[in-house]
Amino acid sequence: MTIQKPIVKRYKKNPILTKEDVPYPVATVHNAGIVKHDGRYIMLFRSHRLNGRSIIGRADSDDGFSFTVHPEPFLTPAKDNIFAEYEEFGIEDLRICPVEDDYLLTYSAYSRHGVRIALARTGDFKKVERIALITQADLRNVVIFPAKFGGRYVRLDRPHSEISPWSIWISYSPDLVHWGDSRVIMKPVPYHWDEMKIGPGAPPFKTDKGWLHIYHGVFKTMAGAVYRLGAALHDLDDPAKINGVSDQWILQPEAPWEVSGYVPNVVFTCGAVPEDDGTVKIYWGGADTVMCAGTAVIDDLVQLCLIDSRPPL
Ligand code: BMA
Repeated sequence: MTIQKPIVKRYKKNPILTKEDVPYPVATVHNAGIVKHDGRYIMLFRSHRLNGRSIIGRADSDDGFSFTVHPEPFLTPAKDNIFAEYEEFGIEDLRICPVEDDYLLTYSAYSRHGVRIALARTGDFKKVERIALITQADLRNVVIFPAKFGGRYVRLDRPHSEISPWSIWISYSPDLVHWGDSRVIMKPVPYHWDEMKIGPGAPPFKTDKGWLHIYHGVFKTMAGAVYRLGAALHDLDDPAKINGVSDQWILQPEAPWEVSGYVPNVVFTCGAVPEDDGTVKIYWGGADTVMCAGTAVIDDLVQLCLIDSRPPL
C-alpha cells in the first residue's frame, strides 16, 4: 500500500480562522476543539484576550473549512461556585468529545493554584453545564474516548512531572466525576522528535484497526521547542493497550503562520473529524496564533502506526 505524501495535506486556503474573523477583541485564534453536529462543523476555539488570558469562541461551517464566528464568546471563566476560583486566569485548549449522544467538553482551567481540567457537557451547543473539575493541578490535555469500556468512561491525560518527561496516561471513571486506576501508557522516546514531552491531542476516533489518537510531541532545540503531531493506535477493546505508534511525525510546522507567530514553530491539535469517505479533517493551531486545517487518509495513519512503529513505552 502506498501512503499519500504529504501524510497530512494542508488546506490550500490556510489559515482558516484568524483574529480578524472574530467580532470581539482578541489577540489570537487557536487550539480549537471541533465536531460535526447535525451535518455542520462546530469549532470551539481558544483566543487570548487583550489582557493575556484565554476564552473560548464558537465558529460554524458547512464544509469544515470556511467558518463564521458567533458574535459573542461561547465560554468565559465562571463567575461563581468552585469553577470561578479555578478558572480565574482563563480557560484554554478545549476538546469536544462525542460520548453517548452528548458532547463532553474538557478544557484547561488556569488559576493561581496551577492548571487543572474542567469538564462540561452540552447536547446542542446552546446550553452548557459545568460538571466537575476532574483533575488536580498540574494536568492538561484530557480527551475522553467516545465509548465506555467495562461500563466505565476512559480518558487520556497528561500529568506534569519533574522526574520523567511528560507522558500520556490513562484513567477510568464510573460517573465522569471520580477518576482513577491511572497509569502511564505512552512515553517520549529519547533523541526522537517527541523526546521532550508528549500529550493527548484530538479525542480518539474509531477505525476498524483500533482507536486512532493524534497527539502532540515536542523537541527542544537551541531556538526553543518545536511542536509536531504524531499518531498512535489504541486497541479497540482495551484502550490502555497501544498496538502501534508512528515512528515519524505526521505534521510539523512549515507554513509561514506555523513557524512564526505568538509562539513560533507550533502545530497543536485539539480536534479531528473522521469522514465517511475514509479521510479525516485535522485541525491545528499555528504558532498559537491562527487556526489551520488539513486532511489525511485514515488508512495511511493506521498503516504508519502499524508498520513504521516505535515502542509506546
Ligand atoms: C502548550 C500549551 C498549548 C500551546 C503550546 C505551544 O504547553 O500551552 O496551549 O499551544 O504549549 O505554546
